[in-house]
Amino acid sequence: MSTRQLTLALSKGRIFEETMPLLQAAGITVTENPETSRKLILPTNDADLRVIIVRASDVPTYVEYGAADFGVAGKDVLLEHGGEGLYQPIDLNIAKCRMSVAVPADFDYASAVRQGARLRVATKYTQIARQHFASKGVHVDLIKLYGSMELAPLVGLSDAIVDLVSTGSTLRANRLVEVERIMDISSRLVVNKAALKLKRERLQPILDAFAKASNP
Ligand code: PRT
Ligand code: MG
Repeated sequence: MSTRQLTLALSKGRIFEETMPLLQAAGITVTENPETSRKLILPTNDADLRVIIVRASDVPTYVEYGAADFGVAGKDVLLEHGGEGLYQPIDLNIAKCRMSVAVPADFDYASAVRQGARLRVATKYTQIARQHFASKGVHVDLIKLYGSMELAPLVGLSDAIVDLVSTGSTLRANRLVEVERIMDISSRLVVNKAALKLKRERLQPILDAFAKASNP
């Protein structure tokens, strides 16, 4: 493939939507809507730039192997994936949320921790959770889930969850309370290391426009 051709990996939903204004700032328009189109490769107004639609957690893999030259992924996804092989030049300040520990409203988390209880924690984010509880010296049994973590404590699968929170309404609707904020999360631009060298001329103006539009 020529050094002019670029492939950008995005996930549907909030990341796609919040990346559009940044692409716009670089003069790029995606000419098909991934929510209504079944296509996984979307054209843009630039014949040399295409967008591929992948699962949010698969973005780092496509970029690492060079199947996409660059992509947008949450800090949560990047920490779980491991950042090797990826260049992460820009915090795009989009898809913001936080990673938190939450428990049922009637569970006394603070005293359980004080008493050194062993906690069962359900999460999709096992790396982040393991690191967090280890740094606090809290013993946990991690239960890996792939979605709907909020359900786990309600049916006795776990004492606590580690999940992303933005408005807090999902927690509230399930009578859970946030007891610890682990870290703030936003989405980052990730670039394939080889592409950065071989396609710098093509990539740099887009990276510059993204940086300017996302960190004004
Ligand atoms: O949905 P899918 O399983 O395909 O993948 P995904 O959940 O990884 O993708 P997507 O598109 O839902 O999220 C992409 C990225 O958006 C994540 O990797 C985060 O970096 C970021 N982000 C920002 C969020 C949220 N806000 C968010 N609120 N990702 C998920 N949520 C979920 C959260 O897990 C919880 O279930 O929304 C619920 C809480 O929202 P509130 O508003 O009720 O607090
Ligand atoms: Mg989701």
